[in-house]
Amino acid sequence: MEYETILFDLSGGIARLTLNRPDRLNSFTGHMHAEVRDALTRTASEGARTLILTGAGRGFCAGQDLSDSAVSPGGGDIDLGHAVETHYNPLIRQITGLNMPVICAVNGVAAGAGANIAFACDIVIAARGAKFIQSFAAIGLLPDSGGTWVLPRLAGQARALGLALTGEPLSAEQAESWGLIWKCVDDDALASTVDALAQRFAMGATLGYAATKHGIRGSMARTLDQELDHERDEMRRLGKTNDYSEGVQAFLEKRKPRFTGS
Ligand code: T3D
Repeated sequence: MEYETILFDLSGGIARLTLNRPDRLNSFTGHMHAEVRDALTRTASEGARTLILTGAGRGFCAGQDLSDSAVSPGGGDIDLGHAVETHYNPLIRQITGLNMPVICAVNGVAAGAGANIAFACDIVIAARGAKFIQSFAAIGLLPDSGGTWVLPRLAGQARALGLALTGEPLSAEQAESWGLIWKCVDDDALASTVDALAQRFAMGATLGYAATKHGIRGSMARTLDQELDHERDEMRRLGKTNDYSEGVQAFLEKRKPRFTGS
């Protein structure tokens, strides 16, 4: 598939997906959803060990393209639920379901679904000049793309409600201090910080990362007793991997491990 609205590259175990409609702050059309879906499917199937998601130009993503005729109000039989079910929900499921760490490099404003797509990623690193906006209240909607689920879990109910009901921008620094993102870095350090982390993940123990990611995400729905059982089962499985053998061997031989993700 030739892409028109995204850039996609996969090399050295690192997949890099750049939303590329900078004149519209990388807001989503149906076409862009289809291209992102295709790129994420390739990320899962073509040997990537980590994914970087970012935006081209001065913004990360302004959510839904409000000028897209598919979601124009006043058309009579408009069904935003269909758009959510067809595009945004599968996107969030695809990102969170990937068996590898997903790094979001928030290079600028992340608004509406754009903010919540970022919060769905495993590690969010934002440029100091970036901001997060739950724009939904301004157009009579509620946070989608998992926003009503993730915001109270990351920031607590009071802050989740404040962000969602006021739609006030949250600076990258504030997002870091509230625990919504992993790190805020100087604008000119974003690319190098993200690249260094991606390199580390691409060389790391991929199966262990995947188990860690899914374990922590899934723990929200489990009791401590269930989680302890889950950890036991996953340790049993991971203990049989090449990466575990290599990790222990490398430690004992006082050398760097050479993980293969197997
Ligand atoms: O509808 C469904 O399918 C259901 C799902 C909904 C999910 C959602 O995401 S709903 C929320 C949609 N997003 C928004 O409401 C955000 C709208 N954008 C803004 O509020 C502002 O653009 C920002 C706060 C993000 C940034 O402001 P600023 O001043 O830095 O930039 P700007 O001048 O507003 O935007 C630059 C250009 O991008 C501008 O075009 P122009 O005037 O240069 O030709 C602007 O119209 C365009 N743009 C920005 N966001 C969108 C957009 N065009 C279409 N859709 C957008 N979402």
